[in-house]
Amino acid sequence: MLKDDLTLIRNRLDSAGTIAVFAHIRPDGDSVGAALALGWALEDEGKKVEFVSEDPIPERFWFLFQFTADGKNPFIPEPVNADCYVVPDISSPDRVGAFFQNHPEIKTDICIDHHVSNTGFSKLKWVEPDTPAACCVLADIMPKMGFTLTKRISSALLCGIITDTNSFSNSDVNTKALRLAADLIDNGAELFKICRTAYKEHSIQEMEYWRIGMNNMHIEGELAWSYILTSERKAAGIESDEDNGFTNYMGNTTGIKTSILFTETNNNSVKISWRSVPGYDVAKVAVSFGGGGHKAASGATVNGAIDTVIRDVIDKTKEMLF
Ligand SMILES: [Mn+2]
Repeated sequence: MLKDDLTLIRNRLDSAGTIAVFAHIRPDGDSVGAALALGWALEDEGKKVEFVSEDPIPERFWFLFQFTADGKNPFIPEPVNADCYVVPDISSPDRVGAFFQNHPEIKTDICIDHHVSNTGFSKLKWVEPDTPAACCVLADIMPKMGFTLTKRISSALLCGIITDTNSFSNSDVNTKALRLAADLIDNGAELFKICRTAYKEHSIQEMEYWRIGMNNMHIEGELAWSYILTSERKAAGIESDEDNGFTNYMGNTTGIKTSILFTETNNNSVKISWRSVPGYDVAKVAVSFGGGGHKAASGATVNGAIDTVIRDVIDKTKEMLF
């Protein structure tokens, strides 16, 4: 059972002293939005909150920090005084990074998520695998738990919904998600500004990154794939191994059912991103490589030389999906 009573979740939050709310590693808009929204709602009720992110928050989401008390980034790499551990948009504890591995005595108290691969690991949980964003889940259940969706909370939630749904264009977007988003806009969230800042804008470095991805691209029937070497990434002025939207871009090619991007990381492993159209479940392929995600968008990180990893992953993807 992946849904506990919301009253139990609310009571656990009420009884906590200091609550740690985590973003996941390589935080995306849904993760940042969900952590901020939940944390701010708790702060509004006078709770002490620690916003935790092992990885840095990408610059495109910094505009949300205008809503913090001091206008600064509230995220810290590890919890300090927490007695309640909340993990939104997280399908397994390792998705927050090393913290729960380094502290096996600490278990997550509350998980609110939308990943089909969620293992049900948390003491209390509310998982809706058919909902397009964790921020959609929160926009729905936070008022039911008695939280008020203020302008800043609505902005954070809309940021998560826009980015995780590719601006309401993914196959899992439903009218409920649109209605929840409309309510958030009624509460003061600025649709255009959030779309432009968190979703559409890209840097010149990202354009350079796309140029490399295009050069390395291969089309094999209905599969498009490419790779980015560490040396190429650094030459383009990009330090991170994020996919910068390039996997989606390949996946939007006419006739392509699945796209894969292989990114060489700084520690001799390869980060793999899959995207697919309905009918091609890339989550099961990602899970077979120790990763996870959604039917239409998944990821994994595999140790090994990039050419070997590319071959293994492409063979497996074809075997499982085509
Ligand atoms: Mn998400």
